[in-house]
Amino acid sequence: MILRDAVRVLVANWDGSYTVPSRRLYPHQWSWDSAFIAIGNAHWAPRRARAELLSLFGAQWRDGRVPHIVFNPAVPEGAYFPGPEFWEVRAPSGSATSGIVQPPVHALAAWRVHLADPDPAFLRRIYPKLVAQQEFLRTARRSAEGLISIVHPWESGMDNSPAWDLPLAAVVAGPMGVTRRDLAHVSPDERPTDRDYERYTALARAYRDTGYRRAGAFEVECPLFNAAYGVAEATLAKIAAVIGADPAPHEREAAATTAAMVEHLYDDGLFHARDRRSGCLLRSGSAAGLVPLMLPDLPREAAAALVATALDRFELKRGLIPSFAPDMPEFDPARYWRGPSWINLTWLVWQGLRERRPDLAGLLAGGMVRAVAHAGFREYFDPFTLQGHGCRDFSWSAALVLDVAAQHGLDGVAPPGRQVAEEIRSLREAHHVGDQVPA
Ligand code: 2M8
Repeated sequence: MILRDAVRVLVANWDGSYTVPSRRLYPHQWSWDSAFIAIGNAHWAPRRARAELLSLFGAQWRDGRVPHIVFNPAVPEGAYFPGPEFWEVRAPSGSATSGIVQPPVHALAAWRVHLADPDPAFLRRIYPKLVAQQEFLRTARRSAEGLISIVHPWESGMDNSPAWDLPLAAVVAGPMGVTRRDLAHVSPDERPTDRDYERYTALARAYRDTGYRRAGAFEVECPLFNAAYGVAEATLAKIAAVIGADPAPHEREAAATTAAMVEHLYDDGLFHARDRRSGCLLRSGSAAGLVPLMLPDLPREAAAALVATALDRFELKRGLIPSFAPDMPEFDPARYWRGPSWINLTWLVWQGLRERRPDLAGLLAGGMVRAVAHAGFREYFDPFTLQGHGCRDFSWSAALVLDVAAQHGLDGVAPPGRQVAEEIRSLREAHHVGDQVPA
C-alpha cells in the first residue's frame, strides 16, 4: 500500500540525522527538502522529524542564513556538482555547506511537526533559530518596499523555471570546465541545459567571490519565496503564543509582507516575480504565482482571482498543479521546473486552498495520491499523463503524500477514513526507532 511504500522510501533515504532527497541524484541534506520531509515524517516518526529540522539548523551560519545544502563529508566530492570544493565555506558547526538559501518553509514545518506530536520544548529550541533565519533575509535581502530578493535561481527552489530565462540571459558565463553529475542519473531532456548550468555556475562563483555578500547579475523578488517568508512570520506568531513569546511583531511583519506583495507583485490574477535591477515584473506563467494563496490575510478578491487562474490556466481539476502554465509556449511537461507537476508545489497550493476552498483542496489531495500510485515516488510528473520523470524514490514526494493522506485520506475526502488513520498508527509503531535528536 502507498503509505507503507512512502515510509520505505523515507527509511531508505535516512542518513542518521536527516534524509537525503535522493540517494544518487542528491546525496546530501537540502534545506527546503528537509522541511517537507519533516512534515511527512511527523506522522509516523516525530522524533525523526524534529531531528531533521534540528540537524539542518545545526549548520546555520552566524548571520542567520540557513544554507541550501549541508554536505555529508562521507560522500565523495565527485558524487554531486557543485560540491563543497566549489562552495569553499563552512558553517560555525564545522559542516561544509553551500552559501545560498532556499524558500523559508521551515517555521511551517516546525509548526506542523508540533501539531502532529505536540512538543513545546522543541518549539522553544527551534524558535530563535527560525527568527534568525528570517532576520538574515530582512537584513541582507529586503528592499525598501518590503520584498525579499533571491540572488540565484537555485534559491527559488524552482531552478529552471522559464520565469528566470530573461534575468538569467543577462549573466555572462564561459564554459563550465567541470563535469555535471546530474546527467549520470537523469536523461538530459528532463534536466536544465548545459547553457543554464554555465550561468548557474558563473553566478554562484561570483556570489562566492564576494564572501556570499553581494548579489551579482541576478536579483529577483520571487512570489513563492516571499509568500514562504510571510507564512513563516504568520506561523512564528503561533509558535510564539505557545512558548510565551510575543506574537505581535510576527503578525505585523506577516501583514506587511502580504501588503507589499499585493502592491508590487500582483497583476491580472497571478503573482509574478519582479526583477530588482530593472524594476519590471517578469510576467510569466509560473505556478510560483499561486503560492501566495497560503498567506492567511491575502485579500479576498486576490484569492478569488488566483483560484480562477488555477482552475483555468493551470487546469487544477486534473488534480496536480503544473509548475508552468500549459498555455505558455515555454511549457514542457517533462523538463525539470518548466512544466511538470511537483508534489511540493501542488502541496503548497493545496495548503493555501484547505480553508478557502476545501472542495478544490480535496481534488489536489486526490491528484497527488493518484500520481504516486500511477508512477511511484518520482521527482516530478507529467500533469496530463502522470508519467513519472526525474529521479525515483524522491523523499518529499513520499513525505508529502503521507501528510496529505493523514489529513485527507487516500481519496481526497477529509477527514481520512478509519483505515488510513489505523495504517498510519501501525506505521508509527512499526518504525518507532530511537532516533537521537542532535544535542
Ligand atoms: C533541485 O536543485 C538542485 C540544486 O539545489 C539541483 O538541481 O542539483 C531543485 O529541485 C530544488 O528545489 C531541490 O531542493 C533540490 C533537491 O531536491 O533539487
